[in-house]
Amino acid sequence: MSSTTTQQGPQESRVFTPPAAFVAQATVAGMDAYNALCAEAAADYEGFWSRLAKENLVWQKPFTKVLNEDNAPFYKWFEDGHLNVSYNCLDRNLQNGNANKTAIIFEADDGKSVNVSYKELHEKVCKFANGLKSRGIKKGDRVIIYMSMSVEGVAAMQACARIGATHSVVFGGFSAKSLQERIIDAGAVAVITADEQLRGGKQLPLKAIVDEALALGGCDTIKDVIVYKRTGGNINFKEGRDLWLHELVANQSAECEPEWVDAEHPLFILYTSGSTGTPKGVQHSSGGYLLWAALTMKWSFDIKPDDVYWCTADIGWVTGHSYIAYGPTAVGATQVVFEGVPTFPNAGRFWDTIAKHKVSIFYTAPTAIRSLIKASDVDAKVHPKNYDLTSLRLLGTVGEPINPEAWMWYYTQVGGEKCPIVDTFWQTETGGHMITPLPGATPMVPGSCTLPLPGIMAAIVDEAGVDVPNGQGGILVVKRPWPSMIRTIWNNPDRFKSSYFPEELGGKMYLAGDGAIRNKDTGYFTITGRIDDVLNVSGHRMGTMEIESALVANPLVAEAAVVGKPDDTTGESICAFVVLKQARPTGEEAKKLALELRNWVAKEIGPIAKPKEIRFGDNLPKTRSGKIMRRLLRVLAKGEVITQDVSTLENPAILEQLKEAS
Ligand code: 6R9
Repeated sequence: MSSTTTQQGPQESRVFTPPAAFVAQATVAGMDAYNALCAEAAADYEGFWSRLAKENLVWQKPFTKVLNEDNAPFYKWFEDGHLNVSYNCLDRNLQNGNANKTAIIFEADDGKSVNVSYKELHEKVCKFANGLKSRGIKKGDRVIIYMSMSVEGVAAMQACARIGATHSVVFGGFSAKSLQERIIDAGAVAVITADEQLRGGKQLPLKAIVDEALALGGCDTIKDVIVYKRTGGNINFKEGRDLWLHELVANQSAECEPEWVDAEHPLFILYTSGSTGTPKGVQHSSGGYLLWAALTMKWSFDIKPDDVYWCTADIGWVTGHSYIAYGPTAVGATQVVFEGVPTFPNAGRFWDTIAKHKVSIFYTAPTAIRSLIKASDVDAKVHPKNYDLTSLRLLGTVGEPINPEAWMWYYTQVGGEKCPIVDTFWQTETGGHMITPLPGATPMVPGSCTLPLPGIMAAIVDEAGVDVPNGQGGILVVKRPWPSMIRTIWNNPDRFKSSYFPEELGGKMYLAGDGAIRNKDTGYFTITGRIDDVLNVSGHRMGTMEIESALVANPLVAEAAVVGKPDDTTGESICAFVVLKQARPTGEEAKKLALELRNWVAKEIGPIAKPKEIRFGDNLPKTRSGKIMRRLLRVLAKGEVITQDVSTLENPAILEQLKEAS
């Protein structure tokens, strides 16, 4: 079991109650309201979800069945209902008076911004959707989206949804090889990309990486590469395959009849890291997924018509799906879509942008908060106190545990002690928030994600699936299916079952992959970190096995083991122990080879997977049966003394060698 680096715990005693002014206007106001919703779900689970699905979504054909458990764990929700996700996110807003409301404030890397109304977004999406149709792309086809943050990126997702194509967004920081693997696994028919992306003043390639991915081979299903012109940088164009987005949409109609799909129709596949093997294509539904994306906007973010909402995630991650592309539009919100990075032109960028657009709800990752705390310690000019942040009324975090110090800084320095903080625990697989304070109800404790949302039957069990008492740590599970849950792993239903509904736990509980503990008195949940071989670096999930496979694919490498190491800024960092085929390098040679291997991993997976540290050994610590003892490597990575029993170790002398960075 790995543990996280933060020192939050169920023993934290500070409690912050939501400000009265906030409670007075909140969607879920007070704990009685929260408890009433929980009681409603407990009394009639299907009735509860049925009511919410009718109230929050527009159905072209109403559903009559709520939950189908016949083929558990392949649950079905609202299965005979028909809807279209893009209709719910766009057309609905044109009909209810939001046509001229700003949907997106696009804040570009260079500080320029443009507003796009719901009417304009609708038009963009319809033209895009008609363009896709003109290329023969249809319902059920898979489309890869490899783009940076842009209005076009959101429009690409919505356009796929409009015609019933299943999108798979690949984060723009992934390598050609990662992109190729995803194209092949998804069997995609098209890639939507941009010429280049702009980040921190730099022009970085996107189209060139798509070319490289396709040249790696095996991508014969791809017929079209659609290119959005972002920078106008030089790119290669392959006749007959590549086409400009602006040319594709130029003569398209601004109306596109939505493709009505079953609630279970796959809206998207999003690849995420697991403990073993290649990344898993997490498949989400249309109806259940959208219900939760919309509803959590109202419950967790208390979204109101006048809010300016900003989620700093990238559309390449699930947070950018549920809380940029779909949730905010489904509730008719105005949101900032940000192209840049938090430190450009300086580390005051977030605060400056909040002031500029009068952001009222701000949602970011603990890793960003920690790096901005550091930056403002070094340079007082970028401290939030220098900016007018009075527009803020609610703050949120996601992606990893937040340590109480960072929470307190966020609360006092950014939120001016008047904004509730929602520490939202959830995963790619859960589709939306699972455990989080409700901002107008739940008393907050720094470092705790507090209580499950109404209808989410989260619990903590032991390895046999038996509930553990509060105060005792265990495995986080969800005991009942919920509408926005993962439906399957694309192409791999067996892996879906064994990863998330293991027989050891009876085959019916959803296994989150995280450890957790509940406070003895309050029952509040605190996430203690992944219990599998998944690392969380800056809120990005990385499988240790994936990085190990990348390392051993290098001709110089004989063997590699990767572990997480606590890191003040990124939460965890990647530490790799490597055995080369040649003699163990030292000094300058070790430095040179470490750099080479880091760049190799960037090429194989993407820069986010680069090990921060590489240590070379003649061997790795193994049991006599040949198993690498990762728990010892974790201790070594931390620089701590090994106190565990090493008697089962075949080669104890190796520990000395691996103690320090080469
Ligand atoms: C949304 C997202 C999921 C993993 C999850 C857990 C960690 C996310 C958290 C949190 C503590 C929070 N995680 N939110 N840990 N507190 N509020 O991040 O999805 O990329 O799939 O990562 O992130 O370990 O299992 P994803």
